[in-house]
Amino acid sequence: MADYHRMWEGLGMDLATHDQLCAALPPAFEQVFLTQEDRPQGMDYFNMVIAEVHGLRIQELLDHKSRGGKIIGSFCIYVPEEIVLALGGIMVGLCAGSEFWVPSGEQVLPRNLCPLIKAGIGAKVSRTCPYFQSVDLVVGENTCDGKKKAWEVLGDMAPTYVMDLPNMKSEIGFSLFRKSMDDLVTKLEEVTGNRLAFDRLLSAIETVDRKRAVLQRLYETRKSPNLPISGLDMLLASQVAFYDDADRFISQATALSAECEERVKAGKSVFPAGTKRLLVTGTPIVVPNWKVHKIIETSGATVVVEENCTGTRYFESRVETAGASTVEELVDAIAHRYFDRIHCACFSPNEGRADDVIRLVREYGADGVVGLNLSFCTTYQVENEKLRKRLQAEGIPFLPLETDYASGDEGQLRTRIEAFVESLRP
Ligand code: BJ8
Repeated sequence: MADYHRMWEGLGMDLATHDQLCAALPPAFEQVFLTQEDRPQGMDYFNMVIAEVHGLRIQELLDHKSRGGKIIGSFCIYVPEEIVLALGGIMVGLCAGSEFWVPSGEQVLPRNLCPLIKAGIGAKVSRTCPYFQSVDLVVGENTCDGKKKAWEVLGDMAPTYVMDLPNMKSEIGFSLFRKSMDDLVTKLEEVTGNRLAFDRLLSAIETVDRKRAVLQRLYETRKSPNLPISGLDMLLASQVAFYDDADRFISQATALSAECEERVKAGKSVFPAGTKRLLVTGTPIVVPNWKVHKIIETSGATVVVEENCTGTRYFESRVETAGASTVEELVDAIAHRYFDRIHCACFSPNEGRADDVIRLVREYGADGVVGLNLSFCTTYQVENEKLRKRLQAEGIPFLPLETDYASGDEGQLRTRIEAFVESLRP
C-alpha cells in the first residue's frame, strides 16, 4: 500500500493507533488466505482490494465527496442502497469484524454486548476507521436492542439517522416499513441536496440488482460436487461487495464467475472428493472476521453456502420494477423486496429463515448446518431452538456455535467442529 498518512491525517484519524491496525492486517490475511492452494486467479483483485481497503478506496470516496457527492454509512441490509445511489451517494458498510476495535467500543458500551456493535462503535471512538471518518451520515436502524441504543451513543460522535423498522411481517408492519422508506428518502434528499428522480432510481435499482445477480452466479458454482472456489474466498468476495465501487465489483466478480464456471466444467476442485459440505447460517460475517470459515476449512469440511446477511440474504432476491411508472411505485417495489424477502431474526415470527436454510441445504448439497452466532446476539440465539427443531424434522445435522472476534476460543471451536464433521454420514 502506498503512503496515505496525509489523507488519514486530513480525516482526523489517530495515526499511531491506526498504524498498529495496518501492521496487523497483512500477516493475518496472508495466514488465512494465501496459504490456500489453487485459488482462482480472479481472487487477485479481491486480495488487492483488502490490501488497499484503507487506502485506494478511501481516496475514491474522498474524490467523490470533492465532486459534491455524499458518503452514507450503514450497518444493516435493510437500508436500501438503491436509494442512496440514485441520490448521488455511495453507501459503505460500517459493520466491523475486528477484535482490534472492541476495547474502544467498551469505553462507551457495556462489555456484554454483541462484538459487531462494539467493534463498529469502537472504530469511531478510536478514530481508526477511514470509512467512519469519511461518512456524511450514518443510517442506523432499530433492529436489535443493542443497535438501537448504540445509535444514541453514536449520535454524539457522528451525524446519525435511525430508520424505524417494525418487528412483525404483518400488514401494519409493512405500512410502517414503507413509511420509514419515505422518511429516509426525505432525510437523504436533505443530506445530498438532490431529489429522487424516476430514471436515476430505475438505473440505481438495475445496478444494485446486477451486483446481486453476479453474487448469485458465483454462488451457483458452489452447488457443483467439485468446488471451484473455497468458502473463505467466496466470503471475501461477498464482504468486498459492501465497500467496492459497484460497477468495478460487477466486472471483477463476473470474471471470477466465468473462471469458476470453467473450473466446474473441467471437474476441477479446491477440495478433495468426500470433503464434508456445510451451510453456515446466523449473524453477519464482516471484514476481517474469517475465523470460523478458516477453522471449518482446515477441519475436513468446507462451507458451500452462507445463509446470512453477508451471504444469500443480501443477494437472493431482486426488485420487481415491471409496470412501475412513478418514483412512488419504484420505492414500493424496493420496500417489498427488502421487507418480504430478508428474513432477519429481529422479526417475530421468522419462519422464512428456516424455510430458506432447508431449501439451501438441498440446493447446495450440504451435509450439515452450522448455526454461527455472535456472542450476546439474543435474537439469533433464541431463534436457534426453532431452527434446530425444523432441521431435526428434516434429518439435517445441526451444530450451534457462539463466538466473538477474539482468538481465545479457537481451540474449543475446532474441537467441536471436527467432532461434528466426523459425525456426518459418509
Ligand atoms: S438484517 S442480521 S444486518 S439486523 S448487531 S442483530 S449480530 S446483536 S447485524 Fe443484522 Fe440487519 Fe438483521 Fe442482517 Fe445480532 Fe449483533 Fe444485533 Fe446483529
